[in-house]
Amino acid sequence: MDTIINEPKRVFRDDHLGGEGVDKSIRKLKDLRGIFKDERAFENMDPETLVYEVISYLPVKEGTQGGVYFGVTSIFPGSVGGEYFMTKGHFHAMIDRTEFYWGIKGEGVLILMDEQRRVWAEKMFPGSFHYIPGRVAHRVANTGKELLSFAASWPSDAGHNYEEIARNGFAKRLIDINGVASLI
Ligand code: PAN
Ligand code: ZN
Repeated sequence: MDTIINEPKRVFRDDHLGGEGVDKSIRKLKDLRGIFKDERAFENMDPETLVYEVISYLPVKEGTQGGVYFGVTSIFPGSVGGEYFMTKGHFHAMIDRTEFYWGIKGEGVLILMDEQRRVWAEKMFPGSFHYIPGRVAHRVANTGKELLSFAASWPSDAGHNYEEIARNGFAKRLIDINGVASLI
């Protein structure tokens, strides 16, 4: 007898993952207080402005060893006092856990920082592929005029340590200087 071939429970198309058990979370400007340098510019913007959203599929409980997660982050174009809209950024709570990122749509920069606060960066564009080693904090900025979408996959026991970045930030910022993205 033939075995039935089932329809998939989730479908990933373009920059959208839909289906069972897929969650969406959003980050507005008001959720990102303190991450941009220009506080005055920040206060003059609408706190309800949508900065990014993450669609994720977390098939096992957070902290499970041996599982893997998948997410698609979409960052809207924009800036706060010349500093591009960006993700909060984090080290993993289990600091040695690694991650893949890959560009789907738009243009951006992946900003990386090790525990010695050395910063480097990689361009993101459709098809760009990034291996983020353990012990490296990661943040993405949208440097383009369109939506930037990228996919990510990380271990289910990685966790997120946002506190370190909330307290000390990254050692460099990505600023638009006369239309050029500059890491300063
Ligand atoms: C990503 C990020 C996502 C949003 O899935 O969580 O891009 O960025 P923040 O978490 O810094 O707000 C990832 O790196 N997971 O580990
Ligand atoms: Zn991560």
